[in-house]
Amino acid sequence: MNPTGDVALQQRNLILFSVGVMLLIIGPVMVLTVLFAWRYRRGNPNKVYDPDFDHSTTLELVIWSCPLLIIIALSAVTWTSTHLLDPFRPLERLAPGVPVPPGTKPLNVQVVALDWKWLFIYPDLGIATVNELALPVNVPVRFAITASDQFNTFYAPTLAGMIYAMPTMRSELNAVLNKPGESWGYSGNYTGRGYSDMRFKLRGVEAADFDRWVSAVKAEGGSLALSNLVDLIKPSERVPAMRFASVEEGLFDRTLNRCVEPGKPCMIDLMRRDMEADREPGRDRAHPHGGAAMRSGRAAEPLVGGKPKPALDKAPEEKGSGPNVTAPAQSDPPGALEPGSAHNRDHQ
Ligand SMILES: [Cu+2]
Repeated sequence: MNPTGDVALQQRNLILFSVGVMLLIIGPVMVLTVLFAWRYRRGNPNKVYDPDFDHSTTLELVIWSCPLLIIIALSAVTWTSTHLLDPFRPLERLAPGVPVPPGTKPLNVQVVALDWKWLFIYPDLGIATVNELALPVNVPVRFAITASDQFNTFYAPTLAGMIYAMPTMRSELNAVLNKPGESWGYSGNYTGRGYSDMRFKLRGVEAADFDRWVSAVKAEGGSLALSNLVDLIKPSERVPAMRFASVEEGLFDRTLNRCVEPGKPCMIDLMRRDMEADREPGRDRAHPHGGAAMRSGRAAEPLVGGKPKPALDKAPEEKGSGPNVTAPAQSDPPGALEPGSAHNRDHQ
């Protein structure tokens, strides 16, 4: 409720307006409850008893028109603000009454929710940071957001609302900071042990200071490449801010397509291959997982190091030989072969 960005400001005003409109009903109801109890108490000296009362047009009008008007007002506001504050929609204004100057290029920032830290890649600047997000004030920022492994939520309350960060999905947020200053951004989705410390410093800086910050990051050395991204992705907690002077290209897309580990095929390639298999002549498109599809699936080239062939797509002679057959994890529970083993005792 303490915004430093225009999107968060509009969201706050929306919340205040909705609460205000709803209080128009809630307030009088609370007051009338007490008033009715007092006025119709047994000991009221000037009470009127009217057992034949059954209809009042005035009362009906009030009862029906007030909620109707409120619902109309709320739905109009919901409709317009849902479209105006659509996170995918490019910004039209920097602040109330300040339109985005024509020709302004937004700053691109790629956000990856890792376990349990935030990775920010500035593709236009060739730098990256962990748990530190610096943004120049009054410059529109376009975030592309994904997650490495767990469903998460990118939440920088002073900047904008919560945006989901989902593995294999790319969500977007267009926002702007208007005031310099520091605040915190959080993970808005419970993701396990390191969740509560998964936060980042959000730093709003003037344009000149931002250039200085970028040079400082570039001077600090350290580079982020596929090889150390693999290590960075591994779960870790309470990660201090990190800075990378250079970033290998395409890391965001590799995370998005879940092919950071060496030798792992990218999802986009697997999907392209599946689509090409779909287009093969003789494939029954209306019923893709039956009939002719099985024959074409069987004929498709196996992808090296790739997706194992699904069991239904296999010829009888191929069954039981694929890489998707796993050995049982454990043949016997511990102690099963040793009758006197401590494993067989109850734990105190
Ligand atoms: Cu079917």
